[in-house]
Amino acid sequence: MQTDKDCIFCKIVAGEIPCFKLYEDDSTLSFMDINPANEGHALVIPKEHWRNVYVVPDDLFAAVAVSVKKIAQAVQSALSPDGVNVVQANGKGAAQSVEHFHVHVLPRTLGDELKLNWGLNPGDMERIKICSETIKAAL
Ligand code: DGP
Repeated sequence: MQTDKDCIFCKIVAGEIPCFKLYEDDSTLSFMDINPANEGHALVIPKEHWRNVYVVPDDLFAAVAVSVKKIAQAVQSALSPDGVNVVQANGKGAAQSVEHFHVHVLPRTLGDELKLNWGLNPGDMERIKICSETIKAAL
């Protein structure tokens, strides 16, 4: 499997750094974002390192899409947000900060006025842990 030793998400896949894991299968992993734009913000990645949508192989893109659907359903069911955005960034101009293909599953609240460049602010780890357990229970 292709990995990048300097990639933070590859380190999460390898278990070298911790995450609040929601789900995994043979080729994908889902975990909580530690800089959440909103409560319940989750990520889905292929386990293999591919930088962006332009290069990720079709079968992995499809596998990620299937996992995204599962996570979006679980987030909706567990947290009952007013909506969920599925967002994916490619390149600096699109505010991609981690160069390992990933999809954001972003719960929304009516009126939150969330912008695409939501900034990278550390979340409350205890709240993130509680959210991860609530979402996992809905999977
Ligand atoms: P983007 O900016 O679209 O490339 O999204 C990358 C996201 O990854 C961003 O929302 C913050 C999150 N992130 C960065 N480092 C870590 C980490 O070490 N662990 C977790 N769980 N999330 C991270």
